[in-house]
Amino acid sequence: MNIFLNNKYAKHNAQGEIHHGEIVPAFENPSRLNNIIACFKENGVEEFLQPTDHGIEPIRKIHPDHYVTFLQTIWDEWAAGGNTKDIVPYVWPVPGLKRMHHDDLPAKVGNYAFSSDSSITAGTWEAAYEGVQTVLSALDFVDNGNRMAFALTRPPGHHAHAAAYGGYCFLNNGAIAAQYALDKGYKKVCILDVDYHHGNGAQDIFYERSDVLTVSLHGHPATNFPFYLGYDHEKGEGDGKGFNLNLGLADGSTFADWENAFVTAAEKVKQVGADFMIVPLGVDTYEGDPISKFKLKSEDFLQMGRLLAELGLPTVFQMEGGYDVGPIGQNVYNVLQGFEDAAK
Ligand code: SP5
Ligand code: ZN
Repeated sequence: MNIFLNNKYAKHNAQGEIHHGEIVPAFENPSRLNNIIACFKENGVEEFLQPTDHGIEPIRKIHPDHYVTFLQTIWDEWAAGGNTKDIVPYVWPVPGLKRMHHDDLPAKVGNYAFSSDSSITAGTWEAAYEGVQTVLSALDFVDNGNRMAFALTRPPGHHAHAAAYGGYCFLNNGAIAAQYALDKGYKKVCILDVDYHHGNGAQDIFYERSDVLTVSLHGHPATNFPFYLGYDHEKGEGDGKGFNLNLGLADGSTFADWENAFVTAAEKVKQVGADFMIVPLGVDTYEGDPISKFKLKSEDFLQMGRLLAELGLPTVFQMEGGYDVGPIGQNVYNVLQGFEDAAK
């Protein structure tokens, strides 16, 4: 099944997050991947492939140096001040305050965070960096003639902007991979985001470019995180006009609704002539997900995989969300199994 595993996935381990005004265990936690790994083994997956190091350069092509440096150094700075608990932003330069460079730690954190759900911990950078390497290694594998590979990693990436973290995401794995594919010679890369939440990071990063098509099927931002992006009228600008497609679906949507939207997504992918596909794969569309509102069932993920395979493109899947940790493994496995069945 060609699964590359980020062996450092447990190094990012937030102590909690605020949910409905209460501090609860972090939804995005290492047990998610523990369960996926265990489930894959039960399904006969014997070996997980190891990432190789591609260095910092592919990251710098998407994220500016000052942001990378912030992520690399902020924990040490925090710890040097005697702190041992997670870093949580609490002040933001919204309009009316002055947006400015700031060196004091809380202000600096507020300059880079767009939401309060994404604690930075001692191992956040290490896990996120290794996650990028995992996705790039999966991409090499597909470039070498394999139809598909899956990068099993956390923290997720699709909410990360060029210089902002949030939504449990720090480095935009999918965007970094898209640029890496272009650098390998692919001409038109499609990011087809099937996580429950809008892929705001990649949309923003490639909004004025025509070499990366960004498509996202998601819970409508009128009632879902990230709220401030992901509307259907956002279609790209300048050279990128027509190269962003948002398909926001109503709360309570079923797989029939999702499949209907997928038809539109597939038409777009074919119309622009994509030659490589990256799928930010979140299974938080599942009916039991604790923070999402779609009604997909486990068997629907098989069909999701088949539909993705029918696009006929070399495909890299990379793990995004999914917070119902019991069925998470089976749901992810089903997507890959459906893909492999249809790709035969
Ligand atoms: C990668 C990914 O799936 N990120 C999702 C980030 C969502 N974070 C906000 C979670 C807010 C949870 N509390 C709101 C209650 C919703 N019913
Ligand atoms: Zn999500």
